[in-house]
Formats: sequence, C-alpha cells, structure tokens
Amino acid sequence: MAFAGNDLNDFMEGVKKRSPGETEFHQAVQEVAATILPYIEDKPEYKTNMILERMTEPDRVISFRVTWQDDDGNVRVNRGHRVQFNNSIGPYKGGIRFHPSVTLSVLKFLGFEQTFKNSLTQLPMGGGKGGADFNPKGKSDAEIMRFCQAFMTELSKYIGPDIDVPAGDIGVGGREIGFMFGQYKRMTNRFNGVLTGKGREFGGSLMRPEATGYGAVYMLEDMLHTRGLEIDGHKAVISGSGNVATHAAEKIIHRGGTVLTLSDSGGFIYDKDGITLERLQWIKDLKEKRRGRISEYADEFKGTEFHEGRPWNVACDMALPCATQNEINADEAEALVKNGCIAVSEGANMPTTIDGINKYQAAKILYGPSKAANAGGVATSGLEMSQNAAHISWKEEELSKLLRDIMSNIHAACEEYGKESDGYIDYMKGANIAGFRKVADAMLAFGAV
Ligand code: NDP
Ligand code: 2IT
Repeated sequence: MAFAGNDLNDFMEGVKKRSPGETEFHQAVQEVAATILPYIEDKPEYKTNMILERMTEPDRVISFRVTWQDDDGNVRVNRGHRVQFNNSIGPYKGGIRFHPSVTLSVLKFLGFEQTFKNSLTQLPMGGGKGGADFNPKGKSDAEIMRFCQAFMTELSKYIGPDIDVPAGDIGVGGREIGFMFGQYKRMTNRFNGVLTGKGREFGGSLMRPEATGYGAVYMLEDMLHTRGLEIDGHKAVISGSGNVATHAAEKIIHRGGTVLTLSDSGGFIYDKDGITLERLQWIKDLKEKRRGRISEYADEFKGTEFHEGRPWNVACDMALPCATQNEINADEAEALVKNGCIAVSEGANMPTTIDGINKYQAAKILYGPSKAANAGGVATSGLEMSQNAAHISWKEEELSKLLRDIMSNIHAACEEYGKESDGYIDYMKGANIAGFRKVADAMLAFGAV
C-alpha cells in the first residue's frame, strides 16, 4: 500500500478528531486516503476544493429509537440509523444490517465504502447504509415482522426511489425486505422501487440473490486470468454461510473449483472432498428455512469436520471471506500466503485488516478488495431500480450478462489505475482511484455545497 507519510497522518488526525472512537470508520478512510492523497498531490482542484475532506464526512446521519414487542408482550427497544453518505452521482443506495455489533462507526464505514463501490459500478447510485443493533437470532417470524415494521415506520420518512434506496445486508434478506416493503407501502400508499432485493412477485429482480457471490467469483476469475490461471482445479476456502458465501460457493463449483469450507459465527466446516451442489442446497435450506447452525453439517455428512474459529489456516489456492469486517488479521493473512493461497476476493465488506492487506501485497498475491469484488450485488440492485422505474422485468440471461460485464469493467478500471511499473496490479489503489474520480468530478461540478 502506498502510504502518504505525514500527509496521511495529518489527514487521519482530522478525521479522528471529528469522529472520535469510530475505529471501523477510521480504518476504511485510512485505506482510501493512503491511495488518494498521493493521487491528488498534483491535482490542485481536488485539494483546494477539499474534495477528500468532504467525501469523508457523511451528508447526514439519522438515528432513531425502534420500539417493538416480543412474543411474550415485553416492550423492547433498539437503536436504528441511516447514514446518507454521499448522493453526488445518484440517490443514496446501500444495505440495511441487523446485527448486535451495529454501531454508528460500522455504518459510517459501510456507507463510505459504498460510495466508492457504487461509483465503480458505473450506475447512477450514491452511497448510504443503515441498520440496527437488533439480533435476529432466535426470534420468531412474528417478532422479525414487528421489528421490521417498527424500523420502517421511522425510516420511511427519509427514503424514496429518488432519495435513498435501501437493500439487504447481514441479517436482512428476502423475508425482512418483504416485511419492510409491506410497511412502507401501507404507510405511504406508494408502490415503487424504494427497496431492492424484493421478492420476484413485487418488483424484485432476477439474479439479485446470486449477484454478490457470483460477482466476487467473476472478479476472482478476471484476476486469475491476468496470470493465465483458471478457477477450475483449484481449492477455495470461504467464510460465512449466508447470501454472499453460499452463492460464491455455488459459482466456484460451477467453474470447476473445490469449496473446502464455509462458516458461521460458531466455527467452520471442512469437507476435504469439496462441498457438492446438493450439499450446498442443504446448507441454504438449513440457513434460510430452519435457521440452523453450520456445525449441523458435520453431523449430517460423514467424513466432514466442524472446528471452532475461522478457516484461514486451511491450505487453499483461493480465499473468499464472505462473513464480516476484520475477519482476517495479519497472522491469518500470513497463514493464507504461506499455505499457498494465490488470490483473495472479498465478498464481505472490509474483511481484511490493514496489516493483513499489507501481507497480501508484500507477497504480490492477487487481492480483490471488497469495494470492487462485492460490487455485483449493488450493481444488480441498480438494475432492479431501472426495471422498477420502467415498470418492466428483464430476463435472467440479460441480467447475467450485464452482471458479468459490470464485473469485467470493474476489473479493467482497477487494472487501469492500479498497475505498477513491475506489472503487479494494486487492485485496492485502482479501485479507490477509479471510484473516487467520478464522485469527485461530480462534486467539483456542484461547487461548494
Ligand atoms: P447474511 O446475514 O446472509 O450472512 C452472514 C454470514 O456471516 C452468516 O454466516 C453469519 O454467521 C456470518 N457472520 C456475520 N457476522 C459474523 C461475525 N461477527 N463473526 C463471524 N461470522 C459472522 O449476510 P450476507 O451474506 O448478506 O453478508 C455477508 C457480508 O457480505 C457482509 O460483510 C456484507 O456487508 C457483505 N455484502 C453483502 C451484500 C449482499 O448483497 N447481501 C453485498 C455486498 C457485500 P451467523 O449466522 O452465525 O451470524
Ligand atoms: O454492501 C453492499 O453492497 C450491500 N449490502 C448491497 C447494497 C444494495 O443496495 O444492494
């Protein structure tokens, strides 16, 4: 990573002063600033107009109480937020996360990253993120419904198809989007594209459920191609067992790769022969229908193992972290490299710590950072918005082709801005600069606003 020395320290000091204690947000900004500060060094218009300073301050943050009742009639209280980060190139767009670890720092890092990611897709979407410190685990469907309705009752005041268009993220899938869309429609009497990731029956797009995981594998494939390699015949270690992880696993298998692991917050399963498509379907049912734990896989399938902890010490050729932020630290990144991993494609947002990224890049392995590698999901959300606005539905083949092309274009943009003199592609630098340029130029056009 290209560090900008004192400039970076001074810049980060300002960010930390304005947002004390927001460590995840600081991390995401530092990753970007370390590559953008050197890039704008000889571009005075960005510096005098304080573009990076403005891009690291959200347009607005909305925080609200969410009051709901559990099945026993107890009144429960959570905190909800929506961070409307930057709408320079389109309405705010980004997911909603329900997880006990949700804080303003987490949502600000996600909204900040989303701004660059959405710009990389080349579709007209700004950046935003929302969520609540609500734990969906162990809650009944009725409790989830009441929580979603209470959350949307407040959120509905701030969103709209031309204002801010939320979608899913950790803990928010098709079921939750359905409940939230139903409540939005009930409150506003409007049927429109205010959310993406909707069910097919009420305006959802084909390919949206698959898009993030498939997209991360397309990024991996394009990266491997720069070294004349294919996924076919190679072993993958994947974390998570939710939307992104299971679809990444599916596409790896389609491409002839072997998926050795999947995980959840309890630990990981190891299947030495590779998880088959049939077994993957069993996992999807376990997670979506029975809401079970990944450890049950080892009980169900003989010869497979469950281990506590994270899967990064399992030897592999390719790693796809698809669970959560900071799930690969420096030691784990080093273990991956030492055990022969040649490529990392990030399905989750910011899954590798800064020290971990430094390990990948020092070893010159292929590293596809989250804002590029997982952009296929929000890109397909953008396609859902277009279909909703035009009151039409596109066919699966059209959407699959659009997704594949968008991911190739993102890979090409990273290569254009990230290729170094020795031929190594710094995809992080490339993604940051390519994402920055469009948003920055729009901001320049608007003047001092
Ligand atoms: P899901 O809720 O469907 O799945 C999340 C998975 O990650 C579960 O297996 C969960 O395990 C695991 N997980 C979550 N938090 C932790 C934690 N703190 N420690 C260990 N494991 C954890 O979410 P998604 O698949 O949608 O999201 C996964 C990642 O991908 C997130 O980083 C998200 O921001 C990112 N992403 C998602 C997109 C989408 O379209 N959905 C688009 C782009 C990025 P458990 O069930 O035990 O909690
Ligand atoms: O992190 C992400 O890009 C998402 N959770 C998807 C956002 C979206 O609007 O589809």
